[in-house]
Amino acid sequence: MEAPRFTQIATFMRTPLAQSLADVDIGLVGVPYDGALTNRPGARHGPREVRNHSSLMRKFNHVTRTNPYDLCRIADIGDVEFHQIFDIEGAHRDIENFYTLLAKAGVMPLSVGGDHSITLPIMRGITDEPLALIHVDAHTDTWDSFQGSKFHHGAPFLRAVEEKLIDPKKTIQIGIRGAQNTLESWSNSLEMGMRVVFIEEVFENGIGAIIDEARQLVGDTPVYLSFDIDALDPIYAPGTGTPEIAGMTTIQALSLIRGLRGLNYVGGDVVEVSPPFDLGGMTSMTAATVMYEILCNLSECVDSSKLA
Ligand SMILES: [Mn+2]
Repeated sequence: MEAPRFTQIATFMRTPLAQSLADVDIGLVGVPYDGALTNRPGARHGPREVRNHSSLMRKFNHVTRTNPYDLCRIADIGDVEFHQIFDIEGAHRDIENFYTLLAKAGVMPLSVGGDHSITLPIMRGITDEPLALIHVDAHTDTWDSFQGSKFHHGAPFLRAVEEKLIDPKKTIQIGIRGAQNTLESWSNSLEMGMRVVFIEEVFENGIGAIIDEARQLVGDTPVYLSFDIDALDPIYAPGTGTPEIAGMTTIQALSLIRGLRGLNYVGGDVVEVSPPFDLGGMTSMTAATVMYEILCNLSECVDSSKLA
């Protein structure tokens, strides 16, 4: 990381591109799949652009003084390879198979999408037990079927409950907003027992109150952090498929993630970055910074005794 940041091939965070999983604690993964989108396309181009803009990231967190690269071995492990991109369930099997290999190798994944449907097969690959979930998003993504598919990007967390991949009572959804055509997604989350934090609550009670509640809800249960970039106000992140105004600020998002240090993380993702709708790369740069902040949290969960 001492080289000028604009040089060399763009890997996530300028980490080495690993040829094997043997010496990797945290794997940075691209999931360039957007075949499950319901509206504006382009998230398949997210990983490549976030890799490019993540070249701006550096080592030490200016608040926590964490240097994730001191704590564990972090590498870019490339993209999920797809063999059936025209079939959502087939593409999801490709994703699941990739993450099953990571789990077997003891590699914790931090992924960049791709549309939000990818989180379901990621969780299928990495867990046999219901996880706690911290889900930052404008939308609950607990809709049921749409246009004949159960696996579109608005449904992953309903399916994840059905498949016992997450415990709805240990799930908190933060930043929810935007008018809907039905009450289904909000009521589905609430009926399953999820904590749904609308954006007004974030602004009225402050990030600190949300952090306290999330920490209490999750406890020491293995937890996955899924960050949809549309949680942010589109003034910070216009390059996304389903923008909703009056969203979270970037400092609220980083403070939220930092406030969630020390939980028992098993992985995380940043999804729904759509470069064709972006302006000057600002969404990809913001996503890369969110990714770095999540990386700091994950790095503190790796067993450092593994380091040589
Ligand atoms: Mn989402």
